[in-house]
Amino acid sequence: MSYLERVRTQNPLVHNITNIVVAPFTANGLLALGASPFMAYAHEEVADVAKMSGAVVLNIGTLDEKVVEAIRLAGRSANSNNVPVVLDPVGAGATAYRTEIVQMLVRELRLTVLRGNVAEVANVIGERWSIKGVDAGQGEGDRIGIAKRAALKLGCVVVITGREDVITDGQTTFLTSNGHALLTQVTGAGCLLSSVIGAFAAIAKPGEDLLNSVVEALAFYGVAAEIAAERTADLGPGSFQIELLNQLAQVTPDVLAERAQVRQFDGG
Ligand code: ATP
Ligand code: TZP
Ligand code: MG
Ligand code: MG
Repeated sequence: MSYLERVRTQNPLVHNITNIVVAPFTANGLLALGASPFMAYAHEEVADVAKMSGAVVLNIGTLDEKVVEAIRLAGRSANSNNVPVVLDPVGAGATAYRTEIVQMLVRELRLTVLRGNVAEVANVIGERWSIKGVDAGQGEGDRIGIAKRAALKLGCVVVITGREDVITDGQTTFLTSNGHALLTQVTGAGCLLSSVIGAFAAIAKPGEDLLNSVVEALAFYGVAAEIAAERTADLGPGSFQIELLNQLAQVTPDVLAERAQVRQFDGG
């Protein structure tokens, strides 16, 4: 059974502490995929919600003091209960506050997956890379090297997205090239992807399974975007956004296997 089928069969509960821009889109995307979203922020309940979930997705997009504390409480509970934790370090490097907070979080919490654009991931591990707000700055640089250094430093799977996605545990590296440029015109396309990765992490068995499951999540999301772009050609980002939700529900394991563009990077 593919990881996609496992997500749809097991319908994992995914706890999201995310930003105010993307919460409904993220919840709808998870539902379309076949997962069960739960947005919960109250300090009084986040530890309980994290404990009962299949994965916890932490996103600093519109952080403030209360959100940061909710993230810490949920993250600690997930760690104590062996629940996978995905961190989306939205805008890391854009301000000193964001960078400090995200670096504190990776010191305190054990991550399962870190997913961001190249600038965000570089800034999480203290490597400078210019960023304009929440969007990666120009330049490709050594994206594979940054991803591998981050994975080894944090002891987790690292995903750097862009036109081509890098997925690595520091030893084994995969590149996926599905996707569509329209994803850059929909706010929250990256945030929703981080939550989709959460759903795929929730159904992975410990060990080797995780990296393969995350690779499939990336290919799946990219294929859904490609088909959504084909179906909404000549319309625009609004129609594409809705069709992306449709395709998260409709892409089958067979279509995924046919269209997935995944290759292992020879350098490890
Ligand atoms: P940014 O703020 O830099 O856009 P993000 O958090 O929105 O970052 P992205 O890097 O845009 O995240 O990744 C979200 C999805 O969009 C991924 O599936 C990625 O593969 C895809 N993607 C991003 N840019 C392109 C592109 N130019 N062509 C095809 N797919 C892309
Ligand atoms: N501002 C703060 S969070 C956010 C914006 C626009 C959403 C970013 O979402 P994504 O997925 O990184 O494009
Ligand atoms: Mg984007
Ligand atoms: Mg983002």
